[in-house]
Amino acid sequence: MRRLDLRELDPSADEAPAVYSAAVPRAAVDVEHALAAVRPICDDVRRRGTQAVLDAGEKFDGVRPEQLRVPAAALSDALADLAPEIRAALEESIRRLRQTCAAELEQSLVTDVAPGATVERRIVPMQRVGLYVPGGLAPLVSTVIMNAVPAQVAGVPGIALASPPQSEFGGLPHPTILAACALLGIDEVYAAGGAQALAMFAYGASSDDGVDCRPVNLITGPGNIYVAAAKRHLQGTVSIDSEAGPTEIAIIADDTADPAFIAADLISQAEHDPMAASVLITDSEVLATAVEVEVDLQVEDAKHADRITTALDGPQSATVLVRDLDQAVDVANGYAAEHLEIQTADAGQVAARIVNAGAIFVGSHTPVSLGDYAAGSNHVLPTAGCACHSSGLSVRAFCKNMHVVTYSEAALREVGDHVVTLAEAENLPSHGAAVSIRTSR
Ligand code: HSO
Ligand code: ZN
Repeated sequence: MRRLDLRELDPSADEAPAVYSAAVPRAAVDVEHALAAVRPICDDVRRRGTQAVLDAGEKFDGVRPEQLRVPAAALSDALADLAPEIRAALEESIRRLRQTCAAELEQSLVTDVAPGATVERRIVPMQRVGLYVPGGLAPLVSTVIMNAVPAQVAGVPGIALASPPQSEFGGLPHPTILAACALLGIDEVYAAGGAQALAMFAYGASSDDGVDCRPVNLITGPGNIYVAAAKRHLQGTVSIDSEAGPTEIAIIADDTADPAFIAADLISQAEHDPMAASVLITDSEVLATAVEVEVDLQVEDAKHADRITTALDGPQSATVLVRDLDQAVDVANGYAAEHLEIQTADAGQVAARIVNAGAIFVGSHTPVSLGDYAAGSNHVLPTAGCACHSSGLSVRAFCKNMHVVTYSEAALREVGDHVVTLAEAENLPSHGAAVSIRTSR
């Protein structure tokens, strides 16, 4: 990992976010370029439906699924074949996330604005959502849980899930992903990946036999650059959660931190992707050196040493030296990491000053991997600095707020003149007339 010495930088509070976000570089991900590849795939799915999705599977995933919709028997067989310890781990992960989601579900509430005048904020679930679970370098079975549980707790009645067909498994998605679907009671599963899967969700897909997949209102879930490009292209036709980029971990640590823990955590997220970013922010040169030594030692034994090394040696990863923890907080807020760990003497206090991060992991015994699988938090989080304006996936993403307004005649009379005045001020007198026709009787 390269070192970046920011100790001399001392921007004003106003300048700090822009200065630090520019000082800690990110992987260059050119979604615009991928858009050119993705547009014709989406257009083809819109025109030719199911056949286009299957053709694209054959071309990009190397296998043509026998059918787009995964048969019910394949789901139940996958669950029956699931190793008991994986089932137990999935069940515990589901149980914890369900608790968080249930607690976070917003309640409908009624405000009495005046006598006889109420405004209700009614929370209603999206009616139909499409969850995307990538195949890629690893079968992300935990991602099934992270997408499906909030949708289920929100009360979404129609949940569909797509994951790429695998040649190894006869054109079905990975069996552990199918087993997780069965465990969660999700029976509408499609063997479709990449842009074609997202286009299928956005436009729906039919064949000569009829409708194979109906369109959804919202698509969620991570994916590679083509999935991100497809989301950008399809936004508007359908709502999306966010465009996920390569994963990121930043760690704020002081000289009380354990270098072996930090090295393990930096390596853990680098394992995802050669483009993944691992960033250590510390005020201790001694710790920085100890972590670098530990990283070298631990990478040697890592199963995916190649991609880990590429990620850690890439320009997007660094050890960042800062003057003190105040500057560390500013750097972290400017960088707005997907995952931010705090491993300092007073981790809770440092965490309280963070305003930009996808999720924060506080203290030496809260590694990001815990959150990836079984903390009860969600691992679908904003990347690429989007944590400045976006949140991780939660029940909120699967709900809408609807105002339900109810006024009595007396309540309308009380405020009617104000409405008429404002309507006239906007030169929209017919707006006012819709009130006065009632109040003048
Ligand atoms: N760290 C990834 C999620 C994940 N990790 C899935 C393991 N499996 C992005 O938050
Ligand atoms: Zn991970």
